[in-house]
Amino acid sequence: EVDNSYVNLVNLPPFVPWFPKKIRDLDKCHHLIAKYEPDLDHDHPVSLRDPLPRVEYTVQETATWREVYRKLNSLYPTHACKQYLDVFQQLEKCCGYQEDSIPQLQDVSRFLKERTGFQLRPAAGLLSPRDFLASLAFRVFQSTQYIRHSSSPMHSPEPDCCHELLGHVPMLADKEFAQFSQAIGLASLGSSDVEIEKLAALYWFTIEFGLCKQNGSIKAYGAGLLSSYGELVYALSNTPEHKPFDPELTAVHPYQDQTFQPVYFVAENFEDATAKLQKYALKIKKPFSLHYDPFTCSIEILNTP
Ligand code: HBI
Ligand code: FE
Repeated sequence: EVDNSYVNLVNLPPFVPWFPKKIRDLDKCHHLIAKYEPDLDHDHPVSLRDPLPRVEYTVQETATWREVYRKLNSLYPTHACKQYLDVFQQLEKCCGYQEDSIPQLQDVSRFLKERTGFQLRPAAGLLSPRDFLASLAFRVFQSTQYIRHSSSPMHSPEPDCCHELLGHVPMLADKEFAQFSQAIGLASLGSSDVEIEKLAALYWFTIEFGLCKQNGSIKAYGAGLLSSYGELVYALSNTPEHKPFDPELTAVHPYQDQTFQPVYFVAENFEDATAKLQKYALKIKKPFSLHYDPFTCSIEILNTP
């Protein structure tokens, strides 16, 4: 008897994981990683089409925000990149950024939409890397709205609105950074689990913990740094290693979320980082190529057999 059970495998079309093709499809991209809160309600996910609710924060929550805001604000002039500082001023002027109240995601989302087309949608917690990255392809940033526990104002194991508002939002209002973010998102669509893992590492070392060169010195642009006093000081000190951003190496560099990073990657600037990332993305094997149509906010699939 001849075993030919393998024969069909040879001619199988390449498997492509499902991915959103239009912005409405992001309603299906809400899978949470139940790492810290296993009791989160999975039966009633927030719809991405829901308007961002306005939240009344408690006095204690506002006190936590005040402490975080004050402390970080004292570091930004020396540690944050100039894009961040420019936008931060605008956020203070027209978006309610101040220490005495937590800005509303609805107002912030409108601000971003006018600057780079990015919009915020409510997320119930830490999302799967695949779902989170897919939304970036459509210039949608899935944002948490709750605030960290007041017992540890300077640290949160999960993203919270201090991290989103002080870390991510200012950078998402920068045109070149927005393009870089969308490029990671587009690269993730239809990619294999192995490739998603590498893109998650790239996301980690850039959007979360990235440094960049500026007028002969090094500044922070990563949201994980800009929302953490301790790590922001440490990242720009002489202790950790600084390596040039190179997608091929950065994508396979190990990382962990339990302590400060031993290594940070330094971008020349966002245009250069985007060009390098797009070159990297072209090498990800897919049986088609993708094009984002900004008029319809949807993905066009090209060269399908
Ligand atoms: N989910 N809500 C949320 N916020 C993030 O910043 C986030 C996420 N899921 C995964 C993720 N970030 C990254 O660590 C990468 O895995 C993409
Ligand atoms: Fe983040």
